[in-house]
Amino acid sequence: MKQTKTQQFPKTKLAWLWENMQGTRGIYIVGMLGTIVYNVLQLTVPYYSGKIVDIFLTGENARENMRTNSDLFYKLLIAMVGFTFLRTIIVYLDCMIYEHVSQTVLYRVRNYLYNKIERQDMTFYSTYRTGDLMTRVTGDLDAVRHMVAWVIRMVIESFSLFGAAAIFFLYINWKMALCLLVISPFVFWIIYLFKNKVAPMHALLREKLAQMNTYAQENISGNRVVKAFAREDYEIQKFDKANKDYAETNKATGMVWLKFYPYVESIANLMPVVMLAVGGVFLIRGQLTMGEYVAFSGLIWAIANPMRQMGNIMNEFQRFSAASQKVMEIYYSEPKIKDAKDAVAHPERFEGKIEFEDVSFQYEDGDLPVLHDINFTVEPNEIVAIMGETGCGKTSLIHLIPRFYEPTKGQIRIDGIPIGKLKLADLRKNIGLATQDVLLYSDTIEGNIAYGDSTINLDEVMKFAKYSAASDFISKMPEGYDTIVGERGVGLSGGQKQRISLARALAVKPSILILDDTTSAVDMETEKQIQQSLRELDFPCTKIIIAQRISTTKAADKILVLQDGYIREAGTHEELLAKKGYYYELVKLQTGAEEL
Ligand code: DUT
Ligand code: MG
Repeated sequence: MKQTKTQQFPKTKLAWLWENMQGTRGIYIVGMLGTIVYNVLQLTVPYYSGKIVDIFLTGENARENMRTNSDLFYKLLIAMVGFTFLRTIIVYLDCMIYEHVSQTVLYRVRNYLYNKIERQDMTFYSTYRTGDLMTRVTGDLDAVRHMVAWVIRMVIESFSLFGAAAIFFLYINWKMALCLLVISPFVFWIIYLFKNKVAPMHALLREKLAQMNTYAQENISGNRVVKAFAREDYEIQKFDKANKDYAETNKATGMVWLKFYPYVESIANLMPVVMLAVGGVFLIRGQLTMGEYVAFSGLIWAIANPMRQMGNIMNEFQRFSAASQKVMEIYYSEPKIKDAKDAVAHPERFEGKIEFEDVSFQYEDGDLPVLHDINFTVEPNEIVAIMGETGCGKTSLIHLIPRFYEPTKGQIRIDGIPIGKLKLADLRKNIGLATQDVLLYSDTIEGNIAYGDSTINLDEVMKFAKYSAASDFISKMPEGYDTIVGERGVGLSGGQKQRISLARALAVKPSILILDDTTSAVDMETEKQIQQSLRELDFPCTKIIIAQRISTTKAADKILVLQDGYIREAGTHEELLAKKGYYYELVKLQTGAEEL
């Protein structure tokens, strides 16, 4: 289920960020100190120009000073230029530090997230939409990077500039300084009000972005359905709406600041006015020298600009807050299905005995159980066929074996060991699964078949293709096993894809092979061939085969007939025929016989 309420995390967002800066924290602190230094250095220019004005331009002995002490004049000029140059170098290096640290954090967190996502269980994948996950590892993470590279830097810049200027002002003329600084608390109050208004906007904005990305992702990967139903216009309109929605929300977010902006701007603009009025009075009264006035007015921006910048910073801070919430949700997510603490290693091959004992199952987001009290045992090397009408729970049942889901009741054992006690990797390595909806990777056919075990050579790949009756059509392709199949197996027929997926399941030489309707799209003749090869595999293997055709189930050692999540009938072909129940009726239907 979608998590709508705000999740609590073990760490605050900033503490989390700091944790992920591990390894670059030292250099980052150097960067932050650099920011302070280059901002304090901003004071040098007005300081020296003030001095020059007082000593050489407007002071009582200005002319005299220039004649007798021109050395000092040049020294002051050189100091001004020198500090400016030094400042440029520091800014340059500082930018590099921020960029380096932010990219390192981005890289680390992105890898970590990808790792988390890869290791999640099925429930996670049915909870989160792909477009939303993609947004988290791209857009949201970029907001986190931006926090490290820009927002924090701007906070330090603003505060150090403001602080340094304030101290400098107080040092030159505290009365004048207080007249200017008394206005600043209002700005903080306005920014606080702004924060409360803009925070929910950023959360909304982020949802809209994810929504838009989801539409795009679903439509691109499912474009065939769109085409089939000629719904391009409809989908384009749908996307256009999402896009517009996003743009509108973006605009609305921008507008929030516009409501507060005039007040902040007025206060910032008030500064030079106060400066002129109060400074003028102080000047006339002789409480302020011309040089000090120049220094003040040359630095008034260092008080006003941080105030202006505050809105921007707060805006970006809220963007970070909304985005990091999403990133941290994945960062701290734990798959519910994982290795038990007391899980035992089982590196050896399984014998392949499978036992279901009173197994019931319900999907987390489902209203009703889909499996009830399932009991059956499969001996090593046996073939079990599972039948039943669509939606009766066949796929759900076999998904419990590799622990894609956990039974709500009962126990499943392999070779007598409860599967919950096995390490997931050991368990799954032993299972070859051909899922109902086939997904192939954009890779060569060889690469797809060898997906589960990349150490096997081409000869073996060809052997498994032969088992799955795929070798004929593969060798007819111009590039044979080197043919690249497109995303999701574009370029292959449904039956061809199924056979490659079967070869892929076989290629891990599993001790348990599970086929979920894997031959539904192949013709009867080919299916017969496949059934034959499955009996002649050159490794021991227990097989669980979901199938609808009697031709497949007939030869099974055991047939389970599922109905509404219950095992209705179980036995061999002959036993079930004798029962004259569901299976009997099905055989009659499929063979067209009146009586059997
Ligand atoms: N179901 C869910 N969530 C899922 C998958 C399935 O609620 O993620 C429900 C749908 C259905 C029931 O579980 O009512 C059993 O589904 P299953 O896929 O196990 O049915 P099946 O026997 O494999 O049907 P089919 O022959 O169509 O593959
Ligand atoms: Mg199914």
